Amino acid sequence: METFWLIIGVLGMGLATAYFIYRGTQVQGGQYFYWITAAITGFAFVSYLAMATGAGSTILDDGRQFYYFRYIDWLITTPLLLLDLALLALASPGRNVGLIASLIGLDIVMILTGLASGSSTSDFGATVWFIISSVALSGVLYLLWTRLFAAVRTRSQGIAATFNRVAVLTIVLWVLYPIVFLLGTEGFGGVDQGFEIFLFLILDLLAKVGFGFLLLSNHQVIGEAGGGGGGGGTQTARVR
Ligand code: RET
Repeated sequence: METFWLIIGVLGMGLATAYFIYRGTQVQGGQYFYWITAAITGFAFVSYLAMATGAGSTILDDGRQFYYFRYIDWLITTPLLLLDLALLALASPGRNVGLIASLIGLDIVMILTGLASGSSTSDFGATVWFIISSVALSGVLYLLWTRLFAAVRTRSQGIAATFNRVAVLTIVLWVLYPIVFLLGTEGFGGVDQGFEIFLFLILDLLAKVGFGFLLLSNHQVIGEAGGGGGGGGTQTARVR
């Protein structure tokens, strides 16, 4: 069953990547949103392929099979998801490099300390790393909720509506990741490995493919956000 879910992941991520690339070649303006989104599902495709072929996991000293390739995927794809959100919300991303770097920096800390928690064979280590990772997640979501939601208010209604939809989806789904982690073999083992893989698959599909469809559903908005119109000349303020 585990391999079956992983193969569904390979197919889902592969098809979504092909679709986002195709759409990107068909539109004018804001193409980079399509390329970033295709890169997100493209990396996940590689990660699921690795896990499905038995390449992305290892057996830990305590006998658990640990899928470390997930964390390599998340290390690359979660910063790209945040980049999509920041580029949509910020009229002048170039003037808010500090904010983008803080979001991505906290996110990288979250994934690396999450990797430490998941692969730790002592309860103490797993708990301490989990707490640090959760604090970093709180920081990411706090910045998203305060800075990016505030920034998008200076943009057009269409951009704000699209941003609100993808950002709320992101906040809800990202909070569910540590819950699945705690339920699964890295946490209290309430669910077996097959079911854990299934739950992470659903989350990954929603957080990457669902996110991509919602983000790119209205090309007019993406074209405008990408500088294809909507004259943002006066919207160059730095967000604080
Ligand atoms: C872990 C465990 C330790 C505590 C926390 C976690 C958070 C993980 C998150 C992952 C998000 C992944 C996404 C992937 C693909 O789209 C590492 C599970 C807080 C938030 C969005």
